[in-house]
Amino acid sequence: MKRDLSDKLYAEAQKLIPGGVNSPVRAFRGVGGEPFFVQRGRGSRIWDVDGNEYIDYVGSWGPLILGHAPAAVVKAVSKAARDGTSFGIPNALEIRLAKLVREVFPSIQKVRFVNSGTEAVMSALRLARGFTGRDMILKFEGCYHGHGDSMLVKAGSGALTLGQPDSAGVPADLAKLTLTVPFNDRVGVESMISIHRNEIAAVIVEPIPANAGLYLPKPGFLEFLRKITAAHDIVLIFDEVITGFRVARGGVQELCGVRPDLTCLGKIIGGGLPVGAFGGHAHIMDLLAPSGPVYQAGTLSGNPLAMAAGVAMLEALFAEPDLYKKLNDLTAELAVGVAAAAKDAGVKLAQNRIGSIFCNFFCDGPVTDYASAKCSDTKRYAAFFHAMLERGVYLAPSQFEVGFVSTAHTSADIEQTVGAAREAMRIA
Ligand code: KE4
Repeated sequence: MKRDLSDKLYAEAQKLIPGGVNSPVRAFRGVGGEPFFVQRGRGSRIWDVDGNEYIDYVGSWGPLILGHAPAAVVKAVSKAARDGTSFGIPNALEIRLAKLVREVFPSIQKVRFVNSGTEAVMSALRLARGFTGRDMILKFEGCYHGHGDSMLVKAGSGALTLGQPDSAGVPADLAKLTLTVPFNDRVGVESMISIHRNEIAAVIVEPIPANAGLYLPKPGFLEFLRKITAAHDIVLIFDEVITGFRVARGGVQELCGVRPDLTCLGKIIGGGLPVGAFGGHAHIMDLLAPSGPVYQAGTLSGNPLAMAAGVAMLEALFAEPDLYKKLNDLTAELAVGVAAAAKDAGVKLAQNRIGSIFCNFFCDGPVTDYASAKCSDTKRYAAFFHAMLERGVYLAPSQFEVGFVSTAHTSADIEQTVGAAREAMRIA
């Protein structure tokens, strides 16, 4: 595969930007080799600077549920840009996006927009601490909630890929305020809450973890978290940065009916532009400045271009009644094809899937938590990744990330992908 220009750009980037990237997981450290540089995207496809074309199953790590450059989003952003790119003054699009969020998240009475998922989580944690007057946070091993200091404890995503689930630079005195238990571990949660009675401000969870690969809550686990946190006046935070508008319009809470106290959103909500959000009951949210004593702010929060992109994205998702069924069916087609390819090649593969999110673990499985995810053969994953890349299919450059199908993917894309997988499985 031709990659002269990518190689040249990467060499230059490494002189100017740490690791040559602005987010670690892009550096291909989880799969070896060097990243390509992207030129453009359209629908389900991207092209790199050397002209190589790929079917894209990363979708910018989740935001692009409509594929690349969806016409409605491009039109909305272009129109907004002509009126000015930023004001730091309230604009009507913020109200429109807030209404669209509230329409599908009944647990959200009020919402605050920020610029990333990390900022949404960071702010939600501060709000929970301000609301309860408590300091400790309980999270689950392998879950990733952005790179805020308190969350870089047994974290997933890039931290796990790079083998740094506990980042350097986080003060020990702060890290000890973050408690961790295995996901799906009810006894672990019960004992943590009983040991730290009245000290825990919040339990934060990816209701469907998608940052150590993908695995699912055991039946009743989310309901259990809702019950035990309510019983101990602990704020329950669902981090739906990935799952919000992805697994259903109203995220996991629409599927399971559990209503958290606070929800963090990101990715899809910005239509590919930098937007995060956190929201919940008004009696908690109104503690935020300027209404209350919990400070939170942002120069570009509610930026009109980002709001315009988010509004266009969500309106498109709301417009098509069977959009999620189509997405789910296409993803199932892909999973069945890849599973058959693995079976025929005698490769052990554990597949997890929810809606249009999928993950293929190179192990026997089942994968139900961080520990079982880590049993995957990351070397085989890496070999599979590169074999697929050479065949024009771009998967997540880490076993501990997930893949996404968009409404722009077609059955022909799936057929091409499965054909590539048949060959790649023999190499992996
Ligand atoms: P950002 O700050 O990256 O916008 O969002 C942080 C975040 C919060 N919560 C969840 C559940 C998330 O998955 C993320 C970010 N996801 C990773 C990919 N799994 C971002 C990719 C990257 O770090 O480059």
